[in-house]
Order: sequence, then C-alpha cells, then structure tokens
Amino acid sequence: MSAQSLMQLAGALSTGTVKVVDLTQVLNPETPVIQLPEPFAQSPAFSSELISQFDDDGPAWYWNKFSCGEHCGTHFDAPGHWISGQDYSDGTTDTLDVNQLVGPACVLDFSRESADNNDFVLEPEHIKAWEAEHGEIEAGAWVLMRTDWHKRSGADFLNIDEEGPHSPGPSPAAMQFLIEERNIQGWGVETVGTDAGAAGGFEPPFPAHFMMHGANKFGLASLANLDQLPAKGAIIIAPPLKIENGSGSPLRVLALVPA
Ligand code: 23J
Ligand code: MN
Repeated sequence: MSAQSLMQLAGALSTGTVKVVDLTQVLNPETPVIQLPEPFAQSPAFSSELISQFDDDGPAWYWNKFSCGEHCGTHFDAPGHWISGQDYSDGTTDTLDVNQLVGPACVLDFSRESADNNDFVLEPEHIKAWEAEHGEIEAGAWVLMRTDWHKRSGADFLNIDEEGPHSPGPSPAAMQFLIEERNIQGWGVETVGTDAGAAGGFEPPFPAHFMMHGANKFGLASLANLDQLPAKGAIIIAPPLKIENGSGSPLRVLALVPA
C-alpha cells in the first residue's frame, strides 16, 4: 500500500468518514469473570486501590494500583493459554506476531438465535449461510460472533443455573471449518469466554480454546458493541499487554468502521 493511502486513512479518521468504535467493556470490581466448577482454581476479579490523589502521598498526582486475572473483562486469549497451544514459540503475549493483531472483521449476527436459545451452538451451516449473504470469510480475518450478550448485566451475563452456565458459542465442527477451510486469525465473542457455556461437555471440550489455540490462533472474549459493526468492512485492533509469558490480558479493542 502507498504512503498516500495510509495518510488518506488518517484524514478519514480526522474528518469522521472513518470512525473508531470501542468494543470494550468497562473494567471494575463487578466485571464478570468466568467461574469454573470444582475442583479447579478460580480467577480473581478486577480490583483497584489508591496510591495517591492530590494528598500527602502525592500532592499533585492521582494514581491507583490494580490487580486481576489475565482473563478478566474484555480480554485476549493467546495460544499458550491452552494445552494444545503450549509449545508455540510465538504463542504468548510477549512473543506473538503483532502483525496479526490488526485485521479485517467478519461479524456474524446470531443475536436472535442466542436470545431464543441461550445454549445456541454455531455450526458450519450457519457460517456458510452467512457467507452466502455477505461473501466468503477471508484468510486472516477475525471472526466475531454477535450475540448481543454485552447488553446483559449481573447474573444474566454468566447465566448460571443448577446445570451450569448457559451461553452461546461454537461447535467443534464450526471451529474446524474456520481454521482449516478459512484460515482465520482469531475468534471473538461477547460472552465471558470464547466457548459456549456448555462447551466443557463438547468433544473435544472447549473447542474454541482447544482448536483455535492448537492452530496458534487467537481469542477475544467479553467484547461489547458488536451491534455497531457492519457484517464486513471493519478493521479491528486488538493488542494485549506485553506480559512476559502471559496467557492473555485485559485489553482495549478498537474497530475502524467506514461511516
Ligand atoms: C480457563 C478454563 C476454561 C475456560 C477459560 C479459562 C476461559 O474461557 C478463558 O477466559 O480463557 S473456558
Ligand atoms: Mn480467556
């Protein structure tokens, strides 16, 4: 691409013919975090503590310290997060290829299906039906599953009952299709994790994690505002923190959208 077209993008950003959409949930102590069944260890929620605020501890400055799990709120899943991706030399937040953190987004709207059935499972035929309408998913794309789950809050977001969590997500066959037939770069969702609530019982368990990370591909969880994106035509920017040997991190996810 020419230097001129990159400057054209800068111009479009300043005049508003390209807008920036924030795909990030706010991070606070109430931000929902995945709850795993016994006997597994749990991830802590986000917490923040004051260092100083224009007081004796810092008369002219305000700052906090915070802590949270790597997989808290809107967050990035690196290949090294899962057993299937543990051996990639470029599979953690400090070693991954930053070129792969910016790319075109395909937004697959299954919000109605997810409202009708909170355990909705995305299958290859759903993806092919989307492609028949919008064109084929290109290699290197980020595929984002819109469910409107970000509009939920509190207990409705995790949606757990006696049987466990109920939230939509992909089947193993859907993951296999996107990896082997489309060679996508990553898989993003609005729910707490990249897999369906019931995915611990799929074969393999947690196919989005097991298969995407096994193919050295990325995940994005707890995205917001996917309803503000076109089906095709947006570019997303999703760089995790450069934590040494990190399995993922909370991040700000931005989309560039033609106005
Ligand atoms: C650990 C174990 C199971 C799952 C997850 C984490 C996530 O969804 C995550 O945030 O990566 S399903
Ligand atoms: Mn995660």
